[in-house]
Amino acid sequence: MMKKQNLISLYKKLILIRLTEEAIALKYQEREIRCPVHLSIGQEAIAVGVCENLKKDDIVYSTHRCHAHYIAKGGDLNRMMAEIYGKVTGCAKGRGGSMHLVDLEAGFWGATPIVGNSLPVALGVAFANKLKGNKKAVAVFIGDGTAEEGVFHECLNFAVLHKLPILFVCENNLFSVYTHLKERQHTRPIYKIAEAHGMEAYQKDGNDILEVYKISSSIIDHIRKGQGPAFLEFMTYRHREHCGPFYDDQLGYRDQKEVKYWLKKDPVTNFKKYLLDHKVILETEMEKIKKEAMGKITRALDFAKKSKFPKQEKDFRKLIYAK
Ligand SMILES: Cc1ncc(C[n+]2csc(CCOP(=O)(O)OP(=O)(O)O)c2C)c(N)n1
Repeated sequence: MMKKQNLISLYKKLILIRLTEEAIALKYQEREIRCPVHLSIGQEAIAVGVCENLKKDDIVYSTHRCHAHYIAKGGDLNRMMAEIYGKVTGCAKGRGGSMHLVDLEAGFWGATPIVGNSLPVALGVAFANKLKGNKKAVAVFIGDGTAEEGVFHECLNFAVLHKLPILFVCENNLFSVYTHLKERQHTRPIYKIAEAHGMEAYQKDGNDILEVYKISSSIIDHIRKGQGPAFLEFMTYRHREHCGPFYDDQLGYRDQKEVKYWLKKDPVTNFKKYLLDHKVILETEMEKIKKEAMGKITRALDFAKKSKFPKQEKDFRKLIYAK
C-alpha cells in the first residue's frame, strides 16, 4: 500500500479538481462565465494519477478538456479562474478562456482545442529535451477522438523513430461529442494502434486512481531512462454534457445502462470509500480537506470577479508580441 501522505495528496488534488469544476458549472449557470467549458467531472483520476508522478519542470500539454490537467500539474488556480472569466489577470491574459490554459512556471505549457493540435507541439518539445539531454519528460493528454486525426499517427511514428521522452495519455471516455467509439472505429483498442507503431502501450481503468498512479509511475520511469515513448489508454466516462455545465442524457445518445455503470465507478466516491475503509483518513479529516479546497476556490472566484477585463487592443500585433 502507498504511504498515507501520498494517498492523501492524491485525494486533495482529486477533490480540489472536482469541487472547482462543480463551482464552474454553477457560476456558468449564473451567467458569470461566458466562454465554453468542457468539464472533466468523472475523469479526474487520470489527471491526478499521471501528474503526481511528474516533476515541476516536466511538461504537460492538453486539450479543450484541460482544467483537471492544469490543476493536477500545479497551475495557479486564481489565474485559471480569471482566465475562464475572461479577465486580464488570467493565465492567458483573458484572451484565451477555458480551452487555452497555460502556466509556464508550473510546467503546463498549454492547452488548445483543435483536436490533435497539442500532439506535434508536445513532440517538438520532447525532441528538444532529448537533444539537450535535460531528462525532462513530456506528457500529452488527448481524447479518444484524437486517435482519428492523421497527425496522431505521424507523431507516434516520429516519437518511436527518435526514441523521444514523451508519454501519450489517452483519456478514452468512449465519445467524440455525441458519437460512440464503436460507430467510429474498428473493434481493436486504441492502445493497440500505439503498440503497432512500436511503443510500449497499455490500457487501464482510468477511474481507479491507484491503478493510474501505479502504471504512470513505472512508465514515466521508463521514459526518463531514455527507453523511448509510451502510450497509456485510460478507460473513463464524462458525467456531464460534452461542452457546458449540464447533463445531456435526455438527448438519448448514451445508453442509460452504460451511464449507470460508469456513475457507479465514480473515481472520487470510490477513492473516498477506499481511504475510509482502509482507515487512511477519518471522515472529519476529509471534511477539513474539503473545506480547505472550498476556501481556495472561493478565493479564486473572488480574484476572478474583482479583476478587470482586458483593454480593447486595436493593433493585434501588440497583443501577440507583448512582453
Ligand atoms: C480538428 C478538429 N476537428 C473537430 C473539432 C470539434 N471537436 C471539438 S471536441 C471534439 C471531440 C473530441 O473528442 P475526444 O478527443 O475524444 O475528446 P473529449 O471531448 O471526449 O474529451 C470535436 C470533434 C475540433 N475542435 N478540432
